[in-house]
Amino acid sequence: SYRTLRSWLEALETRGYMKKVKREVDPVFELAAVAKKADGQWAVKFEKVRGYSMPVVAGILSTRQMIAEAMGVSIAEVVTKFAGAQANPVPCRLINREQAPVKEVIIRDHFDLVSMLPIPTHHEKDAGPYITAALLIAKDPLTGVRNVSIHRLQVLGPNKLGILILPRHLWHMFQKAEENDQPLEVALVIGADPLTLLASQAITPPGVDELEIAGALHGEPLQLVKCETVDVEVPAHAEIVLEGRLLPGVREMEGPFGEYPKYYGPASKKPVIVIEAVTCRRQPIYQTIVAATKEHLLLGAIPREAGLFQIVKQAVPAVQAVHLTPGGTCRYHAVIAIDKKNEGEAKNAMFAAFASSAEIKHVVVVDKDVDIFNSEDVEWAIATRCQASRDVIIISGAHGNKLDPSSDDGVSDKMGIDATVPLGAPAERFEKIKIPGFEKIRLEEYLG
Ligand code: FMN
Repeated sequence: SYRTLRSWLEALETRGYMKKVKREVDPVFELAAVAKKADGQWAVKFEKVRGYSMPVVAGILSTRQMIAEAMGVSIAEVVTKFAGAQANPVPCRLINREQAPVKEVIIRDHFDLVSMLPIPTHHEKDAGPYITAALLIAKDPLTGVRNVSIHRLQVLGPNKLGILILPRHLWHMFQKAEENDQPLEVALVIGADPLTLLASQAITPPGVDELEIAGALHGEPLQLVKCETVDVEVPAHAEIVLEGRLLPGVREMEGPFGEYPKYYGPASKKPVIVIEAVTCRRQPIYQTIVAATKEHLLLGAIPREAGLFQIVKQAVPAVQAVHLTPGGTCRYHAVIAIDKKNEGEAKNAMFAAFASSAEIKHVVVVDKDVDIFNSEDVEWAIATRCQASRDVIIISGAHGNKLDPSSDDGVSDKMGIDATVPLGAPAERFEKIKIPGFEKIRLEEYLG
């Protein structure tokens, strides 16, 4: 498996999934614009960013195909492989500083994040440059268990970052530290291997170390090394690590920032991290994730689909596959394929999906002959297998997602669409037309 970002970048290049930009780009908007144009097709390596010598990569996991290849499975197996890794974590292995590439350079004083790192500004109304692809690693102050998550980080000063922490695991850990007026020690890891990046997005109960899920995805323990100034361990093969502290009782203005639902998250007072040391490889590579790109959405989608699949399977064993669609920001719209055995199962699948996550807002259930990764096919099923008065359910006033601007501060309606064929219907009425041999035709053999 690809144990480093570098080996993954080489693989992307070999497979034709990587474009190199030699021309100088402006870190303000231009870099993000180019990365977004390539999004969903290619990763991009920017070799010359104005004002910096450090290269920048974006889009390193921006298609399902890339994610499948990083995991060493087919696209159809991605979700079950992730679910399996989450269920069978592999403990990490600590290695010595001398063996850890991320310790090749250690900088403790007089650093300025802005001049050191080519941190881009992505969207028009973003408050400034943001670090968007750092894995924040911290330990629970009570249990000592590690947690990994990605957060938008606004550069507020030479060694100061503002952070958005939604009320999940890191937030609870920070609250515990703050109650005792203690800082929370953190490490920000930029340029981890692709599977560790993906594992960081696992939706787990508290007390699960996402780095152990990364180990399970790799099929071997992830190698970690101790930080210099904080009691946190980080992936030893990463490109760059920023060590610092989340300060108790301190809030400063952060935002606005263009977010995954393609709207701006507003400015407000947020917690602050002070960076005390930087360690990195020689000639490190900086990584950025442009918000709302396929890469951003897919990183969240795969672990969510893994959880969704398992919960729906408990309710409806006939479930075949689930998809959180990009048009639904990979969060709000679920399409579920079932091999219906009992009338009404489509509705049970909807209930399970709604119960699995507050984010899921609209669910479409289709039969197994529909390609749930093809939005045209899904729409065809809705168009030809659904009658609204019978097949649509609406639930008002449930808990949803605050970043959905149509919600009432997170209070949201839910809708389920049953686009499956009734079990008793005559088979020929709903038989998809088919030309024998169509799949095997290679058009280039026929066209002149
Ligand atoms: N979660 C946040 O709370 N704040 C953020 O600013 C944030 N930005 C993200 C940016 C990217 C590119 C990605 C992929 C995810 C982001 N997330 C953010 C989501 C969390 O990283 C993710 O939900 C994680 O699983 C939370 O981990 P936890 O449950 O262990 O706290």
